Amino acid sequence: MLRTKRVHLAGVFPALIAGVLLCCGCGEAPQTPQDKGAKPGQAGATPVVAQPVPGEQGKQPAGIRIGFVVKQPEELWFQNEWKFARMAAEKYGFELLTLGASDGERVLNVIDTLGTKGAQGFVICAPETRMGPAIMARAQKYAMKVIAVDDQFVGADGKFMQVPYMGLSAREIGRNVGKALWAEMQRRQWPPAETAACAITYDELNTVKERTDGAAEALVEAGFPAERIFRSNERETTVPSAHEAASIVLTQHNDVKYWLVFSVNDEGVLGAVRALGERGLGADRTIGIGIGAGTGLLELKKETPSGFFGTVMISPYRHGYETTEMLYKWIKDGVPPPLDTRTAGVLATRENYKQVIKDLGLEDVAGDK
Ligand code: FCA
Repeated sequence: MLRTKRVHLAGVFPALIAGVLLCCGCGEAPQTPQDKGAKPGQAGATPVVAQPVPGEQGKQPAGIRIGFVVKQPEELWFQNEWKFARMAAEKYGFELLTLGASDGERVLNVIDTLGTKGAQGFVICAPETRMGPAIMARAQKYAMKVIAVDDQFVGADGKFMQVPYMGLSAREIGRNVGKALWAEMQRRQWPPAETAACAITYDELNTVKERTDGAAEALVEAGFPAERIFRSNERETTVPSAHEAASIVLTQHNDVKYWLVFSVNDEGVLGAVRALGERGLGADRTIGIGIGAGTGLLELKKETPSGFFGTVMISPYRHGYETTEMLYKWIKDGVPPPLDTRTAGVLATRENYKQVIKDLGLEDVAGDK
């Protein structure tokens, strides 16, 4: 059990949306729709309304103020992190400022904003991990404490920085994807000679490279031919970029009968599954398994199955609530957080996703009731 407290999603997405737009005037509106036709509350929905939410009422409190900065505010994962961070803000009574920053310049601007607003610290998933030293220097200017989430800071020497970090057990999660793909392929009795794997990668970022490397490693260990894993690096970790990357592979290998799909996140798999679907390769010819906590679940809940077979569910509760809670205690009581915390994932498919969501205490992340 990852948490005990549960809050229903109704009314939460407007709050998330407000978080994107409020941002003390410094946040960045979403720019990239992730999936055509997305509705509010779904992946890729475009925030439209700004409403005050608890902990973000615009007052200048004497108490604790904490920022939560994310690289892709349009991605459901980050919206869910904010949602759980707000739960921590409500519980402990600190002020939370949610900010989007998709490039280096914006990151430094939002740190300035947080500093001038008197925030004592922030949690951040930076758009560029090599900005670690610049981020720490700017935070230092305002004596702000920093916790990195999801993407770990890399120093000038190319090594991970000694900054408190919460991220995924990325390799293991990737391996779980690979094992589950293999198991399902065996169950369907697809001959390896007629099957290939489409891997949508993003090797620039370690935590996501580890995931796709882990999936490929587990597949090959299980007996999948390494030469039938076709990798394509996406430009961004989004549905449209994955669609583009997958199209290249599918055009080059249009003789393949059955496809396995894996990627860095749900969005990556969904983009490839869409590209396969457009070529008439649907649920009976594709097994796609993502990594996430929202976008993939929305797909699993659709009445008609697609090639998106499942997702290894990760916990935005831990990454959102626990990081801000740790930061709050660090600021308030001087308790430093652990330097490195890794979280796990659990496979969810159409068969079991309701139970997995329940077991993880994540009923609300994708609007499930
Ligand atoms: C990275 C990815 C996100 C999400 C997160 C946990 O930041 O870009 O999609 O998977 O790790």
